[in-house]
Amino acid sequence: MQAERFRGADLARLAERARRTMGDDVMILHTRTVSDGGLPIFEVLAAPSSEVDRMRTLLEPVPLPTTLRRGDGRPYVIALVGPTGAGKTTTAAKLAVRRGMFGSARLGLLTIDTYRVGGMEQLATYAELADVPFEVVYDVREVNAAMKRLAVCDVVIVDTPGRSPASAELTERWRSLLDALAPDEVHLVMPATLRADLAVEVGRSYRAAGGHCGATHLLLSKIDEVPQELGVADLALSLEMPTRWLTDGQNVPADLQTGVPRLMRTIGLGVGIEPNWVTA
Ligand SMILES: Nc1nc2c(ncn2[C@@H]2O[C@H](COP(=O)(O)OP(=O)(O)OP(=O)(O)O)[C@@H](O)[C@H]2O)c(=O)[nH]1
Ligand SMILES: [Mg+2]
Repeated sequence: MQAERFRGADLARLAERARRTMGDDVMILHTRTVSDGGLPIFEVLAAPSSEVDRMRTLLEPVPLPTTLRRGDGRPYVIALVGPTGAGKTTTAAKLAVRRGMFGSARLGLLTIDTYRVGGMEQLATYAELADVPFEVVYDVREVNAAMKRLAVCDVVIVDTPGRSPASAELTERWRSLLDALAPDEVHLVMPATLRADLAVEVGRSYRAAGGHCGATHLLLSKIDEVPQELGVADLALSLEMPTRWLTDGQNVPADLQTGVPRLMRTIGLGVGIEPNWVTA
């Protein structure tokens, strides 16, 4: 996102400078007062509105269907995939536990991660606390029975093992299980702290996974670990995938946010005039 800061004592002049620098379609994202050697001055954050539109167009996901249950009576299945330690299990818990995340839909949890010591128990605990049905699937032959038991649910969140490219066997197993589950959405959970060029590569490889495994959405995690959230919106833009949610902390279920509005906040949009006194 090509956003720039302008500072000065006169707000009208600042807006004019922003227009001259960034073009006629400039948009003021954020205005605040900062201290300049003890004197209050204005600081304006501006970006061309075409950039903001680009962000909305590229990242805004198609709204979830109003009837989540599929035509054949099966729940709507949302799988979380991604590198080890990205935050998949925590995010699955947040999605399943947070009330009203999917309107009045009944949530279920399913994990195919039977490798991670403690991961399953962690999810089972959240499921029990929130009274959410929970299934563990070890083998492709168990998928149908597990989904039948989850037939009372409208939405099922699927947690998967972190995929390491070094483990071909794990990848094969992961693929066949996901194929059998046939998720409606596959969210790539990726730490926002990942180097941008690596993130683009990771995004490409997860999207390219064939069958039902290919990532359909980006879910940036740990944006709270990025200093001042700088570059988070750019990272999302460079991956060019719709972003339904992102996470900004370890608290379950509070630190789960709606994607594009939260990304807009990382660039100051939606904050409005902040009359507070900030040291420049
Ligand atoms: N700061 C921060 N930490 C997070 C966030 N989401 C998850 N974590 C932490 O990241 C660590 C790993 O989270 P998990 O949910 O276990 O990650 P995972 O992707 O399931 O890991 P594997 O199953 O090992 O691949 C835990 O300590 C989480 O509390 C977040 O948004 N912000
Ligand atoms: Mg996990």
